[in-house]
Amino acid sequence: LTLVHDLQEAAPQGQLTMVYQPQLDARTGRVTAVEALMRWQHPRLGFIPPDEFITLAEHSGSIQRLTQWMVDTVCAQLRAWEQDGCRVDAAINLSAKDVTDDSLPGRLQHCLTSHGLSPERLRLEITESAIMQEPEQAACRLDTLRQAGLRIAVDDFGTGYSSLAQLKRLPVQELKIDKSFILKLDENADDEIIVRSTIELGHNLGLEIVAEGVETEASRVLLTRLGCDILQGYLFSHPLSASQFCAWKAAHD
Ligand code: G
Ligand code: G
Ligand code: G
Ligand code: MN
Ligand code: NA
Repeated sequence: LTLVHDLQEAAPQGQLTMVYQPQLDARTGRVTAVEALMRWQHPRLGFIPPDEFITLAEHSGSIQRLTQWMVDTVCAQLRAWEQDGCRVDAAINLSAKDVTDDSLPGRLQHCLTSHGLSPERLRLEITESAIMQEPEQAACRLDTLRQAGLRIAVDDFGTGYSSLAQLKRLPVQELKIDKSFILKLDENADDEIIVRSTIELGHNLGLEIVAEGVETEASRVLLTRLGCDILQGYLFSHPLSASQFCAWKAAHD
């Protein structure tokens, strides 16, 4: 319970930060976007993993404020980078509660507008399980967001239960193959079959395919050969602070 209280105070107390992991175009190797990931440094308990505090925020009713802080921070960062000659798009993670929140589309649009950003600069990463908790309501909310010009990605694809039929009905543009299929891709023939089929399926539905968890050069080469569009993983970079990312991109490009 005291952790619930601490979490509510985390943003105002300056204990939250965002880190940014590069996403590269598989063919050109250029950095096109970053995934924004939240970090909480608790004053006594130290680093608390996002899986844990996001779940806590969802159950204790503070997720809306946490997501608002995250969206504000990321939009301000995109703008600040742009002024430093470092232009990228950002992918942000939404929880199941965010997806069914009626006020989210309006709040996202307001934040984009107030930072002078066009809506396609933000991609929303939403897990299959978050969408499938309330599929009808989620589909409706995603339609609104899509019509507002934001891009939508299905995160952790392959680990949930979404059927092909459901996928076809959702207004998504991107599939992000879960890292459990990518980490051992270069040594596991089953993973290669799964990844190959997912890329084919996704492309046939007109979707862009992202692979996360790319750790080896062999996996990078294989994914590129299989036609994967975007790559993310420790091979290129760990998640970085805002200033580290800017320097990393300058060296990379
Ligand atoms: O950064 P990585 O280590 O450890 O992230 C673990 C999980 O936490 C990921 O599945 C990611 O989607 C989730 N996560 C990270 N940052 C955020 C955030 O800002 N909002 C939400 N809802 N989830 C996040
Ligand atoms: O939202 P999502 O679950 O997709 O968050 C991505 C998670 O994957 C984050 O926790 C991030 O730190 C982690 N990650 C990113 N690249 C790699 C990688 O190459 N290997 C591993 N093991 N984890 C990664
Ligand atoms: O420092 P860290 O462990 O986060 O780096 C992860 C990997 O990212 C390193 O193994 C390195 O290969 C890669 N990396 C770091 N900086 C650059 C860079 O400026 N350009 C490229 N292409 N790769 C980098
Ligand atoms: Mn994600
Ligand atoms: Na993921």
